[in-house]
Amino acid sequence: MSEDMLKVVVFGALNAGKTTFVEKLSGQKLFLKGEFESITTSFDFVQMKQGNFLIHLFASPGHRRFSFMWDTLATGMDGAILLIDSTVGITPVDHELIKFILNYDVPYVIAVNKNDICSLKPMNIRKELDISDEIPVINTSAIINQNLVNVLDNLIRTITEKI
Ligand SMILES: Nc1nc2c(ncn2[C@@H]2O[C@H](COP(=O)(O)OP(=O)(O)OP(=O)(O)O)[C@@H](O)[C@H]2O)c(=O)[nH]1
Ligand SMILES: [Mg+2]
Repeated sequence: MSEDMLKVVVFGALNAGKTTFVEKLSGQKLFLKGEFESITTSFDFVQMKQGNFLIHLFASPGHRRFSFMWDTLATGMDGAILLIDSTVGITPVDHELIKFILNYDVPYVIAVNKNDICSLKPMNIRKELDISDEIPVINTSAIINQNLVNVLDNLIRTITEKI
């Protein structure tokens, strides 16, 4: 890892809000928005400054058909964000993605997204996903930019504590 550059990848089920999350968090037009008819078919990419860090922020495709991209995107990542869709709840793909991220042995944060229409209790999400107390679980709304910077700051804190 170069001194002040961090690679962060957003994962999550189809339609959870990953593309919206990186758009709103960065506040920029994405360098790459890899979609067809509003479904991500490759990946999204944007760079943003946060504190002393230059963040290389990627969002993965949620559609199962494109899950072969996950490993490519995860290569060299410093941390991950797993987006849960509050309107759907925990799905098998979320369990799969937790295992996937754990395999890479990097810090991660859970964002329980679409909090503007449906609010799930972080405690219940933690129980359902069977994750330890140190993993931050944060309610977010990508669409109204609620808690997005908070998610990134929590992730950066965990990454820098680990380094
Ligand atoms: N109400 C609400 N809608 C959201 C939120 N985040 C995203 N959406 C909506 O959910 C839909 C899917 O958003 P995307 O950002 O494309 O989701 P995605 O996870 O990137 O989708 P794939 O990459 O195809 O898996 C869009 O209609 C968004 O406007 C949110 O926090 N609240
Ligand atoms: Mg997308």
